[in-house]
Amino acid sequence: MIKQFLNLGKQPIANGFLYKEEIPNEFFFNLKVGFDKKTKLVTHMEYVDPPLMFNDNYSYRGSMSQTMREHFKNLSIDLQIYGEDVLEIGSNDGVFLKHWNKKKAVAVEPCSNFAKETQNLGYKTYPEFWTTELSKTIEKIHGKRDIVFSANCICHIPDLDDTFKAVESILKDKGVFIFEDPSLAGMVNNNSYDQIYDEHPHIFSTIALDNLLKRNGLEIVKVDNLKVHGGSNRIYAMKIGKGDKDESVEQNKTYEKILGLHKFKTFKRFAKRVQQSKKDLVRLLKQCKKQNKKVISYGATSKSTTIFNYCGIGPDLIEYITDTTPEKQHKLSPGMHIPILPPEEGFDDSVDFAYLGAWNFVQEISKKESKYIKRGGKFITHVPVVKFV
Ligand code: JHZ
Repeated sequence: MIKQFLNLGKQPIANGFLYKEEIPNEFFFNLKVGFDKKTKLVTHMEYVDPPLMFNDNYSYRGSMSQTMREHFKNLSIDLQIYGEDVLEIGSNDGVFLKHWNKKKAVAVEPCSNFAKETQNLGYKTYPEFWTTELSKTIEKIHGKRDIVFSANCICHIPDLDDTFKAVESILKDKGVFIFEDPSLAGMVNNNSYDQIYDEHPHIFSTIALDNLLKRNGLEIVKVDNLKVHGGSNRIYAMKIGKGDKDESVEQNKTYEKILGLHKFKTFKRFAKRVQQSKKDLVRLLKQCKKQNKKVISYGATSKSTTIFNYCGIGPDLIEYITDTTPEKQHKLSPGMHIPILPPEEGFDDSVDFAYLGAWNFVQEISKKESKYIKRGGKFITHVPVVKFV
């Protein structure tokens, strides 16, 4: 049984950046989050239909930060020990895939604009959603896999049982399923409720994943705790009984129990902190406005779609957003319709404060924008509490 603990109100498609004339047809849904008492999974009360989010118009590029480009390059080198027959679920713009052998790696990417990109890079890419049926087709044509890899994608899939069964069946006997997503521990510790949006129907704990993987023939053999995206976990899973268990598995489960991630009441408390965060952020932005400060936002993230819509923050409080992604520029932000500009057009000397939509890249951005900081410019964040940084 899933019990609701948080209501983030009416929300649009988080990456649904749009033009003015598209506003009348904009899609909204009620974003409510619950806790599954049986599996301990944190999950939406209702899921958005995947083709509404992942289609030929998808705008998030994994390669837009140096942090993530280096992350996937280094990881690709480390993972070569498991073999070359790799399958990536959700290859996006090829930020991970491009480090692998073109003859052996296979990709699945339902956003056809990005599927074309990795296909053009020379990788066989299936422009479809990951399902048991597709897994069987790929196995027939390319054979079983040493590695099934997925970054920031498994938590996007509503039906986890079908997903895990499909992975289990395509893995070689000693094959490894490696996937990373933002962690529930990171979200609770940072009060980063903006990790919750349409594309993230689940936020994973190791405890919940272990329950879900086990009922589909897989078990966790190792967990890496990562700093990226505000705290992520990289999970290594194998067919049950086929691999040695690293001590990181029990360590993570124990740590999550200390945080109370297996208990509903932890999330009731989290919901209270979310409400407080909203009040604090709106208060701070209103104060800035009163003092005639120019406030913009840095990074048109999926995360900031949740923040702006939940807090009711529009162009009256945030004049515009700057973002380096060509697909987002000169459009409006989902729901609150804040204009998006390339940094060259908007991140100039007139800016007093910038809300950090991309707070997860604070180090990279602070380094890049040292001139702004030197002249007294400040960033605003809500992580872990609302403050200037
Ligand atoms: P970023 C996405 O979430 C969506 P988002 C997705 N659902 C997911 O799971 C997570 O990633 C992991 C821009 N930027 O990575 C680029 C600058 O403008 O935090 C991006 O648009 N200047 C798949 O959207 C955005 O900020 C910069 O200097 O919350 C960052 O988006 C840098 C570093 C980034 O993910």
